[in-house]
Amino acid sequence: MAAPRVTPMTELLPAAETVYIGLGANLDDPRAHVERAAADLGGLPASRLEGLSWLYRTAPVGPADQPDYINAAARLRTRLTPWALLGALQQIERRHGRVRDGTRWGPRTLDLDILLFGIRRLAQPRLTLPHAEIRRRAFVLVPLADVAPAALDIPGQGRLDVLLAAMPKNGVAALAPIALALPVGTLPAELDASDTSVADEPPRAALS
Ligand code: A4P
Ligand code: MG
Repeated sequence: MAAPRVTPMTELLPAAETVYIGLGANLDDPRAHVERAAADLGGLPASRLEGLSWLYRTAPVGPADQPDYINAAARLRTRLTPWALLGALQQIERRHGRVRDGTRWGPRTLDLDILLFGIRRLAQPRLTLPHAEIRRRAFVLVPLADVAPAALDIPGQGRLDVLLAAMPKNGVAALAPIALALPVGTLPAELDASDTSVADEPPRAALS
């Protein structure tokens, strides 16, 4: 008798890709939420967390009657598909008590955005890649520059160093590094078409 076919629970990409994730929180001990979420990213399946930015305290963009945010960024190698990664990030948000009440840009215990997924471009309401707002947000660009090469091309938006140089950085203050030994997590190594072109950059000096 033929062996039963095993259906993998999650379809994997044929080779790992580099992904950048934005982390943000401004409710209920936001620094702790962001630090724990960074550790959670290290536990994602078929993924390896390779880079973490500093933590930044940032003034809210959007409704002003909400607390300051803590923001950070992470660099991940993953074989999860963009959709599987989005689902996994939303699961982490829910575990952190994230409630979506429909308020755009309202306060939250944890927000995890996929900033870039390799060089993919996608324009769907459920998933837009790269994230549509990167070039307009210092609270994204500053942490991203800690974990990405300066010449990173953000498809459709421009080069990271050029966008960063043109961006006013008032309202974004470096707070502290995230204490987590990297890398964490495992990639199915034999299938990881490793890209060694992304080097860790030293964290940026404190901004005011
Ligand atoms: N979605 C589409 N593309 C993506 C993507 N690349 N990554 C969809 C993640 N999700 C993506 O998101 C709404 C929907 O976007 C999701 O259902 C998902 O399928 P959400 O997290 O439920 O709602 P949101 O976060 O309030 O909306 P939005 O427009 O994503 O807001 P942002 O851009 O996340 O901004 N100020 C400071 N200083 N720091 C912050 O972190 N964050 C926000 C929220 C506002 N002001 C802030 C900060
Ligand atoms: Mg979001």
